Amino acid sequence: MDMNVLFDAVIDGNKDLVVQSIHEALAQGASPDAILQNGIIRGMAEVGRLFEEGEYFVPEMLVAARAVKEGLQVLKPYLQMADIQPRGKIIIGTVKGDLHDIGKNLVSIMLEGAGYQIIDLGVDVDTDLFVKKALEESPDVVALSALLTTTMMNMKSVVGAIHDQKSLKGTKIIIGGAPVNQNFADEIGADGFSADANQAVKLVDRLRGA
Ligand code: B1M
Repeated sequence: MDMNVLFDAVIDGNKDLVVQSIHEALAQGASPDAILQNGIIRGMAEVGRLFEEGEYFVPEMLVAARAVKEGLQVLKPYLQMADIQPRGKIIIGTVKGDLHDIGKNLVSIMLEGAGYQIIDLGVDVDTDLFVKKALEESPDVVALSALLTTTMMNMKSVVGAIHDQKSLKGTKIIIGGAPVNQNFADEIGADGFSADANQAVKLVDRLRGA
């Protein structure tokens, strides 16, 4: 199935067409993963390129993001498996100063679909809130997302603050987002890095010994 209609609809920020073309692709038997990778993620990468080249500005990025959010709601049940018992608890959020949440939401969807209980703290999450929630919930994993080179350092402060808590010694911390990598994870003392939402599930499984 040709994903270019969806790809173009994402770039145009055409919410209705995004939703419609996802429904159509599913009806024609396209796999949810192909829709995600070849339509949505490819479309957002192009939006980023247009922004970098000065053809798009923040409002265009915002309408594209809103259209993708609606589309992900349609795709969500197809990306997830049904009837799975919780396999562990995960607190997730985008770090302080950072408002990007599409990648984080995708990671949440995939982890939830793999049977993990997700507590999503949203975007622009202060280090203190990560620690407060972790102390309240005793999660198996704290998952941090950042999309900006200016906010990725806030991950270091969360890792340090969680490590300072004796009662959270067993809690693993994972990071992800475009500007971060395995080296950065090692540097700040995180337990793992993943480049995308599918890898995040594999990483958490591995850290949980599954
Ligand atoms: Co922003 N933005 N943005 N933006 N934005 C980027 C990130 C940018 C690369 C664009 C560019 O210049 N090419 C650039 C960052 C440059 C840098 O720091 N190096 C940028 C900028 C500069 C900005 C502003 C500063 C612009 C301005 O105001 N002048 C501003 C900052 C606001 C803030 O956060 N304080 C800003 C604002 C925005 C919008 C609000 C308009 C909107 C976000 C809306 C929203 O998220 N609700 C937006 C968007 C849409 C983008 C781009 C175009 C798309 C991001 C996206 O959703 N990608 C982006 C360009 C790009 O990425 N090509 C850009 C799709 C998503 C599926 O991918 O988020 O990478 P991604 O997530 C992936 C992986 O990274 C990974 O898995 C996901 C799925 O596979 N992953 C994890 C992510 N988190 C993970 C966590 C994990 C594991 C994996 O474990 C915990």
